[in-house]
Amino acid sequence: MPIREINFDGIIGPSHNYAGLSLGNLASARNAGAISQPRAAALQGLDKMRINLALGLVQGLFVPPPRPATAWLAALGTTIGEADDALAANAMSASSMWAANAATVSPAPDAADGKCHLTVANLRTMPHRSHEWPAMLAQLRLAFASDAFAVHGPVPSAFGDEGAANHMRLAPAHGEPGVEVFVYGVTGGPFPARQHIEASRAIARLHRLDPTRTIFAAQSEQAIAAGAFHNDVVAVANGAVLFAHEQAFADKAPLIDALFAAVPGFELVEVAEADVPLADAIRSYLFNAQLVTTDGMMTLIAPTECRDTPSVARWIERHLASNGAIRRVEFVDVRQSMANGGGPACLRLRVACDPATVDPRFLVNPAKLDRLAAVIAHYWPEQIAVDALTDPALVSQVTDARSALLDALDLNQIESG
Ligand code: SUG
Repeated sequence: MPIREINFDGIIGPSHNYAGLSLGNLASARNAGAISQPRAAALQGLDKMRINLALGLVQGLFVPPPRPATAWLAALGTTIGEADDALAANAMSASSMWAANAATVSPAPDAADGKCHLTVANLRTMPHRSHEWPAMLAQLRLAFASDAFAVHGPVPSAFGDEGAANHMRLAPAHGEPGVEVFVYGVTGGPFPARQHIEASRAIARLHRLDPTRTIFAAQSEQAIAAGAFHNDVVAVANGAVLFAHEQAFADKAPLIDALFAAVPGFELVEVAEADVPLADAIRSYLFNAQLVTTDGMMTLIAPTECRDTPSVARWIERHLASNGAIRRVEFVDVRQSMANGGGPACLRLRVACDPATVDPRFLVNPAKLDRLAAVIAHYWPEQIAVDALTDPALVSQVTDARSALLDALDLNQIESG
């Protein structure tokens, strides 16, 4: 089978909550202390997967790691019953749902050894995300156990790495050699720059990429300071198209020149600040959309917040009317995730590979999604208030819910974390 794009969405875990843990993520700060709805959140995530399937895409999933993160708490000399509120919230986070941060992926046609490479992200900048990688690595090793893949551990934690959220690939087709763009941050003003260039360079070497087809580009400080804590909040690529905000990059001209030189048919779809101010782009997550090609046509799978933000709605309408590169826009409701700063693109890790080489337990069809929806409807808490995160009844409900999900997927053998 030829190489296809597979979107692996992180199932939204039963402990999904709004503890306001991510400095620089404006939605997370805005909603700190709000009551979350884990069951509705996870069902929204499944519905997004159904939209992908209906468009003809191959769809996969990742399961949430164990919560509370007992191994991490133990390394800190405590337990969920004894930890202070801040540590407990860090240990109960459901942030692994944002699978775009799980790993960086280089498809086989880009690598000198002809394998599809994945490097699990160390996510070292935010404490609540820094303990995601061991369980994610275990899962990647299972899902991509075939020798078509090379799965790497995290780069050393001296260098922050946030995975595919800061990585774009442009290629005429998924199965052809592409140009990989690694976007890093230098400074974010008051906010941390989470992706370090040393981490990006290490990944490019580990993935055996051709240096002449690998580009490193800095994110603009302005974008990070405005709340673009990951590049995928202000830019997304698909095929030969880069869809980006005018202020996404620190030094745009050399990046665009390099893409015109290296990518046949390269097209830049740029949104001007005058049309969509950075603040609107970040609030609506226009760029945190899945940009996909099906039936030879490019579709943007965007959050409903784009429809509700006047400048963005106007831009979309004008672009569609102009017969631009994006021919169709599908809106998805992932409001529970959006309220923590995670849009449709955050929720998925793109892996271009032959689906036959992936462990089928990580792939879904509509019937499997129906079965998972029943498990979620039965086991996932309806609501979580942040001050109840250490409630023993909630802790055991969260643990039982995950076990029921793993049973339904025949994945009980994953336990690391
Ligand atoms: O790392 N939010 C995530 C959102 C990640 C979005 N991913 C991409 N852009 N690809 C983050 O900031 C919420 C934290 C909390 O629970 O308050 C959080 O971790």
